Amino acid sequence: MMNDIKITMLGTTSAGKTCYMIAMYAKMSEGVKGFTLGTTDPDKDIHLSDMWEKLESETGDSRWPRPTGEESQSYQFDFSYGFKRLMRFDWLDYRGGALRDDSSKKDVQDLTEQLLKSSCVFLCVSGEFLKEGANPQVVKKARIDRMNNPFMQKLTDSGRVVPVVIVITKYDLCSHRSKEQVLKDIRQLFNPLFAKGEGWPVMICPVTLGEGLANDINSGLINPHQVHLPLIFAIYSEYLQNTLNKQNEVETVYQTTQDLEQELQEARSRGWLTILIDDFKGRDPVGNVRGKLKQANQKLAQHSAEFEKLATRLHLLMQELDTEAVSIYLDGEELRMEK
Ligand SMILES: Nc1nc2c(ncn2[C@@H]2O[C@H](COP(=O)(O)OP(=O)(O)OP(=O)(O)O)[C@@H](O)[C@H]2O)c(=O)[nH]1
Ligand SMILES: [Mg+2]
Repeated sequence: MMNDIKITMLGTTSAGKTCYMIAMYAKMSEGVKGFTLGTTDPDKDIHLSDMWEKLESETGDSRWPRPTGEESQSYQFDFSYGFKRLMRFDWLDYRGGALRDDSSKKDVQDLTEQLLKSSCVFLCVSGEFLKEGANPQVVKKARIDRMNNPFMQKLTDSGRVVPVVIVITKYDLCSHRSKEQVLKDIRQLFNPLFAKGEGWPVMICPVTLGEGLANDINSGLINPHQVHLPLIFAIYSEYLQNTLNKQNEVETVYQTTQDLEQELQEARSRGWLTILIDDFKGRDPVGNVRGKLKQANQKLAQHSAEFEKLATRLHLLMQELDTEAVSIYLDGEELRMEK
């Protein structure tokens, strides 16, 4: 079973973090193409489902969750395919104000701690700041300056490069612009993540709770789009790492079996005098090596089967990401997923 991971979404006050989490959960607990999400704590499931029901059935201010307070909420989710658990991950829902508070506040400390242990970071920018072109006010208002420094800087100082998803929340508010223009703005706003040779894997993913919300926030239809894709990318990245590690293990064990085959050959072709001495001393080099080879072959079969399983799931996740809806970059170069 793969290790649990942490995912941190950075975003300022009212960026749409809590709504994104509620929608992501609602959409994925129904299932998206076989992928599902569940909370490990049934009370949290009820809490999230209640908030989703409000969003769908109420109108006006009361449909929206209240701004998150200083008491951050932590959630643990199971991400599954065909009801088989692929990965468990921790999520922290905190108030966006924590991005600009000093580190004496408990929630700022919790957020920093969670971020430094995260396997994937979601940077959240609301579409309301992308209605027109990118400019220095956007950087301030969306707190992109704070996301970059101190938060991303701290992560980098700890010596890590992690996959990043730039989630454009409330995309309905900027969908009148061409996608290319919005992507260009994002690349400019977060330019350090697109720096050549720095190795950042970055996905840009627009999401919305409903296209009709742009014109009618009070009663526009709730119909979330693409809310599962950032998660798929986070889990894909973790699977990729695990699959590569497993491939290395398979290669190492394979090399051991080759070495042992060689040793067996040598043991079998001992001269008659050596055989006599070995027999006399009760030594059995052939049996010995054969035993080791058997064990190594069993290990190879086990690792190979694990590798196959990882590779199959990796492929499945990769196929999900092969969509026009998202753009994936490495070192600032756009990647196209291979099927
Ligand atoms: N147009 C539009 N508005 C949205 C969407 N999602 C959220 N909103 C609006 O954005 C407001 C803030 O969303 P929240 O999810 O509470 O924001 P937050 O990032 O959790 O804010 P804090 O808890 O204060 O950090 C909501 O009350 C909605 O009015 C969306 O997809 N489209
Ligand atoms: Mg919130």
